Formats: sequence, structure tokens, C-alpha cells
Amino acid sequence: EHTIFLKDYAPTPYRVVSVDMDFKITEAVTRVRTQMTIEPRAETAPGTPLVLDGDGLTLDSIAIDGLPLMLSAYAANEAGLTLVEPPFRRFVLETEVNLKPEENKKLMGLYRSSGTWCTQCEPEGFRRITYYLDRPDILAPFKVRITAPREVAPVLLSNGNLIEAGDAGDGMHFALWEDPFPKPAYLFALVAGALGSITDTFTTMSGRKVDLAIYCTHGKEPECAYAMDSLKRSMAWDEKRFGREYDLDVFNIVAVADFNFGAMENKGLNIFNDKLVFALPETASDANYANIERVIAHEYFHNWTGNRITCRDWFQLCLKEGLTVYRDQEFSSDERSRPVQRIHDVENLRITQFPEDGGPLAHPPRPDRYREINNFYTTTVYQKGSEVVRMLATLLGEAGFRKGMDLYFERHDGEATTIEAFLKVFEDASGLDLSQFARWYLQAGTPTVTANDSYDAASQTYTLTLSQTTAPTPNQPDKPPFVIPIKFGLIGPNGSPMGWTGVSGGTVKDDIIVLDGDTITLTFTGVANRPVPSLFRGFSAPVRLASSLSQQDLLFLARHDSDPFNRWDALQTVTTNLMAGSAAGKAPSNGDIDALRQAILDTLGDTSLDHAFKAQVIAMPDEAVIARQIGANVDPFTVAQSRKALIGAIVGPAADRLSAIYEDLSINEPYSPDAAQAGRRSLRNGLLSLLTAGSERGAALAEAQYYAATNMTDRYAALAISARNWTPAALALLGDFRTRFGGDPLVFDKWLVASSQAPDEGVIERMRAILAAPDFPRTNPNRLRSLLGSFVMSNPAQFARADGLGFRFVTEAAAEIDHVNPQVAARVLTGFRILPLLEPKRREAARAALEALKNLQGLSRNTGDIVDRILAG
Ligand code: BAL
Ligand code: ZN
Repeated sequence: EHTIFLKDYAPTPYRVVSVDMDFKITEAVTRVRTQMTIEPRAETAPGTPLVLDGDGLTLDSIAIDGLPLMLSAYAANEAGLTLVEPPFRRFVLETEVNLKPEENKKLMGLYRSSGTWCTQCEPEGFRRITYYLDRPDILAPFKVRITAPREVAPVLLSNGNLIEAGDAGDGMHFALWEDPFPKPAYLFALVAGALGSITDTFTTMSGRKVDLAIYCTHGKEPECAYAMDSLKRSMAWDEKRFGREYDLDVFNIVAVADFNFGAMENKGLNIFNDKLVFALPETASDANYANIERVIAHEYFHNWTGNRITCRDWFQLCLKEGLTVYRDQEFSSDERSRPVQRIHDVENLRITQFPEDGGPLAHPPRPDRYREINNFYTTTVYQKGSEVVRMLATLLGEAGFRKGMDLYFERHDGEATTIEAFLKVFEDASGLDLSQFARWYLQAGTPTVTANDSYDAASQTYTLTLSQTTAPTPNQPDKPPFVIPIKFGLIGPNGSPMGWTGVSGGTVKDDIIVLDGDTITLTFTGVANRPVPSLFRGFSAPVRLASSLSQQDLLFLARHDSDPFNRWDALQTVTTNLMAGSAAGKAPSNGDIDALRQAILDTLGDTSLDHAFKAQVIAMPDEAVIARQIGANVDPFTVAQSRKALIGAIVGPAADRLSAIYEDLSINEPYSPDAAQAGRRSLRNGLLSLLTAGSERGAALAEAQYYAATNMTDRYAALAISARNWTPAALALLGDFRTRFGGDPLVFDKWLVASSQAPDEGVIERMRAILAAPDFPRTNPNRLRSLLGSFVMSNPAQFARADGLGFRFVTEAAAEIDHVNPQVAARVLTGFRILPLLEPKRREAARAALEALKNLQGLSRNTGDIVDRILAG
């Protein structure tokens, strides 16, 4: 099938000067009339055809400069419109199509969600609305007139500023919106519906007043307050941290129930998946609140990194996404706790991106080919993309990085640009040569950095050898070395930092080693005692570290490292190694277990640490992280068992102490989503998780907490912990939760997630029944992802059952979903990326399920692409 290559990029022969659209919305159809002013580029030869994109469109009329076109002058079909020989001058092309939004279940283009008309155009949805040059390097100002029945659609929104509104007769009304900022079509948005709203204002740093509004279904207005608060804080933060001011008179957000993405940054009119807007203490967890804050910020930050400066082509997606994730991570760090945020983000990277980077779907943050661009909205483009920007910031320092960003905004405002242009501004701002650094964007795979050291007491010399290797990935057999910034410190025997008088053998600047060759050997002189090296502080590069440090040294770091990230990481490494070893048949010693338990108890007793950080330290490594550490021939069932057994061994003798701390942490004040209170809850629920997985008493504690809870965080934690450990009460709690919250779709999602996490043999049968229920909302992405997405990603022992039942359940469900919403089906199937890691029997079962899916007729390009890549890998 057709593959698109970056090397084939060429500008279009024609450009769009401006766009006027007229939407006439009625219950049955929406008529779209588009007038676009077009002109040939200077280098275009007369007679060059103009080829416009379309997807599922039927052309009703066409005219140039007001004159209808002869049939011989154009060719139109579902997939496009070609003008054979357009005028060789500026002209106005007018087209008309009719849409049936009600029937659009792919949720790309114009569709209806709970009666509201709304759009999603990124990446290629605009061509489902009108024939257009639907690519991000075509920028134009838009004027949009919407006419709709006043009764069903009193609210009419599009991008930019409202110019005019009024009555249109026959029960219809209209609104005219104008967006003065030239934008690519993927940022187009339209909303029409009967919506409630909350409003506020923000005064920008130059004193301009911006009207803010969040629209939602009637009755949900009180649930939008936290999102509004997050928006105002985001706007203030971007001014303070990056000097970026908002540019329109209005900023609107609309929450809709059916949405493929989390949210979308359309210019001046963000459209959100409602799960990332609505929050009340009784129905949303602390994690939901944090996510709302993060995504509201992310979409807002896109106004500069994405909208004002956009991508030349979709290969450059990371230009806006990696950078904007970096910005939202920094925002969350500033608003909450920096170390806790960093640990959270790295854990997420290791659980989701490392498996992608080490499997058949691996691709560079800037891919050089794709069959289906929708399959590249990945954790690699987003999260690894952010890590690459973070490394730039580390290498340049805070001031240097800001200088580069300022130059980026100054030089490229209003453009559609590339990763090369982005790197160039940092070269110009710093004088550094970033040509080798650019490999982070071009090469896939997670490098492994090996560290070996030795100490010579006689000469007081410390030697540190660092090497890097990166395994082959699809289409990339060889990997020249990356530029790897290693933030580090040496720690002396008493736990304090250790200095040196000289260092040779490589580049060391302040506390950063730059590893840019295959291997370097650094010699530190004047080192008074054998130090323990603390490497990759703050996770300064997205690599795996294979160090020769003993368990004793790691436990030493866990206790003494001044870098909170590495304190956390050291203990995680010890635990992961023991669990991985145990899954391979090497039982941990009593000494190992005692040491781990002591480290946990010491952490809990350390009054200098905050609750949220402690919660992360005592959290046990995810099964996916353990599997990755094992590396091959994995039996996920044994991994889950070994993990649980080790938790039992750690917790057992400490159960009294842990439950006492658990009791002490209860909260009597009214619920607040703030970081301090949320941290306290997360520690308490972390203890509940340990006690339930590792002791007899936990199950009853969880059951009691479930019924006593006064907020969703505590209730859901108790439910999820009971389900994951399949306690005697789990089924009853699931039943209670379902009836208690049955009517709220977002809480129903939580029930679906908890249901999918059960480790018992019956889980697949129960999920089949859930899916088969006649009232299951099978066209809603959130429902499908909650059940299937969380099953494939977070229940590996049942998904990868030896009998293949888990694999077949997922491929059969995906086959059905594929007919309705290919994006959701393809996303669920990415869970099969673990295939190469599995032991042969499971691997074969997974292959068989995928082969059966592949042989079905009429599979979407989205699903076909994922299945083919996994089978090829
Ligand atoms: N641009 C798609 C949604 C997001 O990343 O913000
Ligand atoms: Zn984004």
C-alpha cells in the first residue's frame, strides 16, 4: 500500500490566499459552501493542474470567479477534486458539498456528539468537510458564517473573533467568525449546539482583556471550574516563563463526549474530550484533576508552539507536540512538585514509550515515512519528543535555552516549519553545533548506556567508562552514536557530594558529562575516597542505564543522593532487578528483602520528604518495566506472580507498621485537589496497595475504605486495588460501583478500567458480556479505550494468556470497532507491540490472532498498518 516519504516533500504549485466558508446546518444535512482565493506560486508553470484533497465528499456545484465550470474543466470524486487547467492568476474557487454529520462515526471532520455539531480536523479531517489543500503548509485567514436552527443550536462558534450575529428567519440564526491569523486547515473548528457555559476574563501582560468561556452540556457548568482555573494559570505561566501572550479577544473551550483525541488546539476554539474538562470531588480523582490541568495547559500552549508556528508537513509533528509536551511538563512542575512531576513523567515514558521504542512499532520522533499519519500520534512523538527538547535545555542551560526559544518565536512566527529550523535557532543562540544532536530526532530506539568504574586509592584516581549502544529498529539497522547529556555527581562514603581536582578523557562541563562517541573513559584525579556515581540525575537523557553498581551501592544512593529522581530510581532499580530475577527462577535472598523493606520504612519515616514523593518511592515497579528488564522470553503470568510474591515478602513483617501509617494519613478536612492533599492521599493509597497485595489484612482495609470514602480518589483507589488483587470483595465492590454511578459516563469509564484489570481467569468472559450488552455505547472512544485499551496495556498476564484467549478477544473486538472508528481500533491493537518480548508459545498465539485479523476483508488503513508492522517486526 501507498507509503508517503519525507524525502518527497514539495510545496504545492498553488497557494490559498484566504478562505470564506458558509455552513447551513439543518437536522438532516449541512451544506458547506467554500470560497477560496487561490493563486499560483511564482515558480509554477502555466497549465499546472490544481489538486485538492477530499475524503468521502460529493461535489454539488463548482465555479470560478462566479462562473460555473464546464464538466471538462475538472474531475471530482470522493477522494479529491482536480482543476485541469486553472487560471494562471489569482482567482476565487467556489465549491459546494453536503454533509451528513449524524452518520460520521469516525469522528473526523464534522460530526455530532450528543446532539452538538462539532469538528475534528487534525490531521486530515478538513478534507471531509470541503475540498481543500489539506496540509499544514497551506496557511490562510478564515471567515466562517454559520447558520443553524436557533432552537437546537443557540450557540454557534468558530475560530477567531465574533464579527456579527443575528436572526436568519424561519427559526434560523447566524454567526460570522473571523480568524485573522493565517492557519492551516487542521486548526479549523466549528461548534453548534445547545450548550451551557461558564465565563471569565484574563488580562494579558500588555493589558488586553480576553474573554474566556468553557462550553458544555447543560447542567455540567459547575464541573468546569477547575478547567477554567487551570486555563488562567496556564495563560499567566506562558507569559512569565516564555514571554508568550495570547493574541485574540476570545478564548473558547468546548467539552464534547465523543472525541478521538484528549483535546484539540484549534485556534481560539479548543475542543476537549469531556473527561479532560469535568471534575467534581465525588466523580473525579486527583489524577483526573492533574490531567485536566496538564491538558488545558498543553492545548493553550499550542497557541504559540503549533498554531502561530506550525509544522511544514506531518513528519514534523514532533516540532509542535514534543515541544508542547515539554512546556506542559514544565508548567506542571512549576505548579506542583518538580521532583514528583519528573518521576511521574519518566515512569510514564518507561511504561509506554520504551516498549514502543524497543518493539515493532519503533520510529524516530521525526519519522521519514508513514502509511497512515493517524498512527503517528504516539508516545515517541509526544513524550520522547519532549525528552529531546529537555536535553537541549540541559545542554544549553536555562538562559541559553530561553534565548533559543525567543529566537524561534521571533524568526518563525507565522510559518510552517521544520525540526531543522528549530535546531538552527538553538545553534544560532548558543554557537553549539547540533548536527549530531539531531540524531535524536532521526533515529529510533532507546540507547543503552553502560557504566563501569574503578577506584585507585594509591593515586586517588577514579575512572569511569561510559559506552552507548542502540539496537536496530525497523528500517534502521545501524545507529551512529547519540549526544547524551549525563547529569551526574560523585558521592562520598558519608553520603555527601565529593569533588575532584581534575578530569580528563572526555567532555565534562559543570555537572554534565557529554557522551557523544561510542565510549569514553573519564579519569578524575584528586578523589579522596571511592565514590558512588550518581548518573543521569533528573533522568537527563531517555536511555536505559546498565551500571555495574552493586545492590548495596544502589541502596546507598536511595538513601543519600541529593537528586530526588535518582533516589527514587535507585530503589526502583533494586526492586525491578529482584522481581526480574525472581521471575527467571532466582529467588531473592532474605538479606535483599530485608534491605528493601528497611529502605521503604526509612523513606516513610523521613520527615524531610513530602507525601507525594514517598508515595512514588514505595510504589512497586509496573509489570511492563519488569518484563522489559527481563528482555526476552517473557511469561507475563510469572512476572505478575513474582512481583506479588516479592511484595508479600517485603510487606509481611512490616504490615503492622504500614497499616499504622496508613491510618495516620487519613484526612478530615474537606476535599481539595491541591498537590499537598493529593500527595497525602496518594501515599495513603500507595500503602493500601502494598498492604492489599502483600498481606492478609489489606483486602478488608480496601473494602472498608471503599464504603467510607467521601471522594472519588479514595473510593476509586480502593476499588481498583481490590480488583487488581482480586480480593474476596472485589466483585461486590464492582457491582456496587456500577449501580452507584451507573448514570455518569465518565465514572462508568472508571468501572470499565477497574473491570479490565482483574487478574482472574474470568476477566475475559466478563468483558465479553460488558461489550455485548445492547446498551453498551460502542461508538464512544472513551468507553472502548477504557475497557480494551487498559486491558491490553495494563493486564499483560490475561491479555497475553498462553491459550491465546486474550489476544483473540482483542482482535475480534478490534475488527468490529474498525468498521466504526478505525483510529480507536488501531490504537487498541498497538498493545500487541509486546509480541517480540514474549515466550514462543504466547508469541505464536499473538501472531495467529493478528494473522486472522489481517485476513479479514475491508480492514482500514489504520488497522492494516499497525497489524502489518507488528507482524513484520
Ligand atoms: N494536536 C492533537 C492533540 C494535541 O496533541 O494537543
Ligand atoms: Zn499537542
